[in-house]
Amino acid sequence: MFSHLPPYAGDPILSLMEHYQRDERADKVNLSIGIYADGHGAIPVLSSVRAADLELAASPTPATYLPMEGHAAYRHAVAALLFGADLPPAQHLAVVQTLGGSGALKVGADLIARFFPQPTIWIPDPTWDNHIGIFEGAGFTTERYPYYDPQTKGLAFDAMLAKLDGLPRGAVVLLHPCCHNPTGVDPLREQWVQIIDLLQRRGLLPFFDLAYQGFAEGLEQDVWPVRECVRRGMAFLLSNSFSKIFSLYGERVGALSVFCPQAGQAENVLGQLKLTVRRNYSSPPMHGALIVARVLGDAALRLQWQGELEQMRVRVRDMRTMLGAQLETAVPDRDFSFLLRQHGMFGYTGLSAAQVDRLRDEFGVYAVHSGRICVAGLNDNNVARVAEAMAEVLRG
Ligand code: KET
Repeated sequence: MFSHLPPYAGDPILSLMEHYQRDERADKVNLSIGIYADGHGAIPVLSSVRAADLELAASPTPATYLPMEGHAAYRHAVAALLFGADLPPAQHLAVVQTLGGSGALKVGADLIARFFPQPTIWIPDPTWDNHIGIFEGAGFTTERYPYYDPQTKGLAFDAMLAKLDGLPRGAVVLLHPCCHNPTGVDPLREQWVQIIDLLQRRGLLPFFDLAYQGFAEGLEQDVWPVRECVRRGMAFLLSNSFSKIFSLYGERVGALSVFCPQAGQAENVLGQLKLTVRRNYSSPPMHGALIVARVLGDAALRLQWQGELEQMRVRVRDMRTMLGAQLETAVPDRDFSFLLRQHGMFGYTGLSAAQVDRLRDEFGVYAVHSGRICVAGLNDNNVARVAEAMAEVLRG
């Protein structure tokens, strides 16, 4: 019955993780998947999360089904985090709880695919690999717009604008509001203004993917492009994830928000989102959403969490500085200042796939084939080894 099924070629990020787990070398270093590890190399349980979890355990909620759209207090807390205290009114905003950021992308993709025939999405070149999988899996054609310029190791801004300017009205454009994955290269504020001007003038539909709010400059600053679209009354979709910023990867906590400039549309949009959820997995899981709702809804816990997020952000930035400095000493004829200009968890090193293979095979250092390293996997104990290994493969 199943003999015609081909083998799975594997996932560029998750399969690497499996490979890493099987590696028996004691000094192996995992810089592949985007998971934040603390200064001791452990995935943290945030103290704000632990406190909320203990409170929940003290008065357990029956594990009934959540509504299709998710937990009400959670949805409200998420909207306030994303859009600020003076939220767009309910008739403009549809928010559903989803299974992480991936679930939000899938629910959004399914919604568009159902109501916009022959959907195409323009994604940055490069982007998170699974954008292609999720959107093509939902029936989209994926096209690319220029984003990263390997020459300058920065944004290919003019080429990006030129490409977007030629897209048909209503075209869906995927954008990372901050901490672009995999490059860490984000537009400057004045570049965002020009990008948003263009999206508005050309009538394009932004689909923002926000997996790292707070990891670039801060919770408020990182979401600026999204709020600017609200201010201008532009329609958009926004997926967000609590995997990284709450260190709740396995709980699968995220949301999809759809902003509807015309009052009243959000009700139908929310209804169709509920139907999408019902057809896929019926309703979302409860525990992670209760934790996030409790932390965001309690002034003291929220402050505690913001402090912990800030600590993560600063530690990753310090690791960038340290890695950059060590690489500059080890390979003095090269410039590594680009590492410091990048935002978020990732460093886009410019290493080739062959160099990444050497890093793994000879030194037990795991990076993604694109040359992306997870800087959040570095710490005082492994950074020198990683810099030395990178220097060795760069010397050839
Ligand atoms: N969007 C982006 C941009 C992203 O980097 C990730 C995860 C997600 C969505 C998915 O979020 P989640 O809440 O886990 O469904 N990225 C890391 C993990 C992965 O590949 O799944 C990564 O790039 O390593």
